[in-house]
Amino acid sequence: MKVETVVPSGVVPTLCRMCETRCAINVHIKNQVLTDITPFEGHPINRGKICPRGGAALDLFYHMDRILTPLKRLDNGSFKEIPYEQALDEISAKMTSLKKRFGARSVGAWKGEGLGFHQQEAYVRRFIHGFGSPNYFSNDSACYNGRYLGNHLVCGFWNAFPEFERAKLIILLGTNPPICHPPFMREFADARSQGAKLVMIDPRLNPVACYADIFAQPYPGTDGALAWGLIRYLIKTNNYDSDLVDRYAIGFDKIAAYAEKFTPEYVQQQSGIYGYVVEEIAQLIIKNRPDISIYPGAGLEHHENGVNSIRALTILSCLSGALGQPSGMFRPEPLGIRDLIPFDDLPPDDPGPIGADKFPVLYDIRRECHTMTAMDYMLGKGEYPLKGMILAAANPAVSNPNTRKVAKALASLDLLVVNDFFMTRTARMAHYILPAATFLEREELHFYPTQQRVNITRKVARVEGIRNEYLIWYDLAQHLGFGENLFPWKEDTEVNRWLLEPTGLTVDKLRQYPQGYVYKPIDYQKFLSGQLPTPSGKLEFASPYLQRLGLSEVPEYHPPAYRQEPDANYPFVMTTGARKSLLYHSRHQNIQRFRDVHPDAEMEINPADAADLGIADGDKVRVVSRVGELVIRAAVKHAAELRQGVVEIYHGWEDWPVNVLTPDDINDPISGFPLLKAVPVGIEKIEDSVT
Ligand SMILES: Nc1nc2c(c(=O)[nH]1)N[C@H]1C(S)=C(S)[C@@H](COP(=O)(O)OP(=O)(O)OC[C@H]3O[C@@H](n4cnc5c(=O)[nH]c(N)nc54)[C@H](O)[C@@H]3O)O[C@H]1N2
Ligand SMILES: Nc1nc2c(c(=O)[nH]1)N[C@H]1C(S)=C(S)[C@@H](COP(=O)(O)OP(=O)(O)OC[C@H]3O[C@@H](n4cnc5c(=O)[nH]c(N)nc54)[C@H](O)[C@@H]3O)O[C@H]1N2
Ligand code: SF4
Ligand SMILES: [Mo]
Repeated sequence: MKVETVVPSGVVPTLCRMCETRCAINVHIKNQVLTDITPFEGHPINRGKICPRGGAALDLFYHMDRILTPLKRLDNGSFKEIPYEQALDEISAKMTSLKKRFGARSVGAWKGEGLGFHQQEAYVRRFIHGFGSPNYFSNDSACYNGRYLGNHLVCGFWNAFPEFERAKLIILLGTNPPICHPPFMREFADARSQGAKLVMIDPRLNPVACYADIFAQPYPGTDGALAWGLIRYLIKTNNYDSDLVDRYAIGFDKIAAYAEKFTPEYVQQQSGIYGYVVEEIAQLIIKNRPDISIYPGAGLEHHENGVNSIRALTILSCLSGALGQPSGMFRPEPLGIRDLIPFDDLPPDDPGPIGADKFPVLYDIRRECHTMTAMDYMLGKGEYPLKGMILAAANPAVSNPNTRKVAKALASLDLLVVNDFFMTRTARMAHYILPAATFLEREELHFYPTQQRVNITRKVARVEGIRNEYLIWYDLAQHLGFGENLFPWKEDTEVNRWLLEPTGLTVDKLRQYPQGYVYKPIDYQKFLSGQLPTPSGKLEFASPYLQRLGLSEVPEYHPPAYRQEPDANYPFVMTTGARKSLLYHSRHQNIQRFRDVHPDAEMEINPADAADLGIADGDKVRVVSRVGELVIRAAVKHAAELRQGVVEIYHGWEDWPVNVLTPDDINDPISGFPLLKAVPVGIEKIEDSVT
């Protein structure tokens, strides 16, 4: 591997992109070798700290299994190294041929969590729309959009990262911050040191729950009932922000009427959270409002009715007066860079974005096609054929639900191109693999919207023979004939110059601000002086937009199917994907020192359930759902660690993909999200522990 570094020796500040938190780091270089990653002091996002995964960027960069040359799959299933130019020629010829035969929409592009959001997402959209297809897909068919939509439908925006440190009460639901967003912990600690209270709602114990004032374990998928119980309590006791409601909200009467039935007793019956605990949480809200942060995590969105739970929580925030508060919901102002995404230039003659008919809100608001529906189109069950897919930084053969179907669908494609570092489950099915660049090999703009802060990352190194994502889209676009028009910039720095042009900021200037550049001080209430960015210009407690689409006008609570119609064959409910500290979805299993910590997959189970099934810690069990089965080791937890009746399995294992068990056809009607966290399963012991 031949590496050229940006300076022969020295320290280059940039951002860690091993996760979306984007901590500031220093990359150390000695004689053209990347030797270390340490925290950059002075960036408010991580305040001089990084997590172990940050340092592992170098394990990936120099990994012995890293793919360094384009690969082509032969008929016998093996891969052959081919020159990059040949790969581009063949891929673009196949795309052109598919376009001629089936239309541009027969080819899609898909960005995965490996690329995150922001600029890399925009390149993928620009590329596939430039080709003429509306079919842009991403991991956001199962991530983030549920929360985005839940907030957006009420307020017209989502402030994902409130200033927790300024809250007097923090309510966390379905999230595990020390594992998933380590810097949040400092903010919680700051808030706590000033007397803030903390409530954690999760069927599974996590490190934050251990020191929360209230920790309640609901049945999975029932947070909506809790949210409504709290709404009812605030309204009934007349302890809500009535000025705010009068000035900004529509639909208050409707939610007040709907909330009636959510008495503490009813909430207890639905969610398993004791009625008196519901009242205690309501009292905390009343005492501490409006300085309240209510934060739902991924644990709330992977459900049949997840968006409505999140909508109800957003309404609860509004009622508590958190709108326009630093610790609550405020609407940051953008810097005003140029837009890379040519939505308006979508070719009108190539309609039918996949999934837009089934999940119109997802497409309308997020312009996302739906990955689960894409599998049906690949298998010939759609309105038109989907024959080609370019996947960048995604591993859907592990991470999408119903992986047996995913494998069948991907195998049926005429063209599958995968851009990745490693031979993943998905990459093994590709016709072509293009070697991927790490984040250390690209320059991109990053926004921390709620701080109104912008950073630029540095291209710390180049690896011979590897083009970064931007350059791959650039190269393919040139081969396909729309490069001159849509990808005129020869490299990422040129793109960044173009993006920044209207702002008066420059790439050179931003490079001088590794701590990020605050482009405007925050005015937390400014957005409240005008119309809110919803269709009515008001807070939509009841949504006429959703009603017109035949969806629930108020965010109704529906008990999850496993509770409404229990099936004796599947008496347990499985949640999946509670994150592991050193693993990142399907990533990092090939970093040995991480693997030593997380050697294999396990099914967490409550000791009473384990005893009923005759299962001891370490025994092998078979887990069965409507769509598949998985053999896995049982880990019997302490009674407090997991609600009885619930089992949990991590989702990223290449060798034990729990998504063989998750259905792809049970979806939230608003976001289209799959049911990943309340899957009915049956469990049987098959073998004693070998130790
Ligand atoms: N180390 C590490 N960090 C990560 C990731 C990773 O893979 N590894 N992934 C990143 C990504 S892409 C994402 S989206 C975020 C997700 O990060 P978070 O939003 O923090 O979500 P999770 O860690 O998935 O936590 C889900 C929690 O929800 C709980 N849960 C499940 N069902 C329910 C329910 O019905 N109600 C309630 N109240 N709780 C429920 C689970 O027990 C679990 O503790 O993490 C990011 N950070
Ligand atoms: N059952 C269950 N399934 C889930 C979830 C769950 O909780 N439960 N969570 C869902 C969520 S929230 C998410 S976000 C998805 C994530 O699902 P995916 O989008 O499939 O993400 P990863 O598994 O992280 O796969 C990312 C791939 O990108 C590669 N990669 C990493 N960095 C780069 C890069 O810079 N460039 C390129 N080209 N490649 C790179 C990695 O090697 C890896 O193979 O999974 C979802 N699936
Ligand atoms: S939390 Fe860890 S992996 Fe994520 S950006 Fe920060 S250092 Fe990197
Ligand atoms: Mo995610």
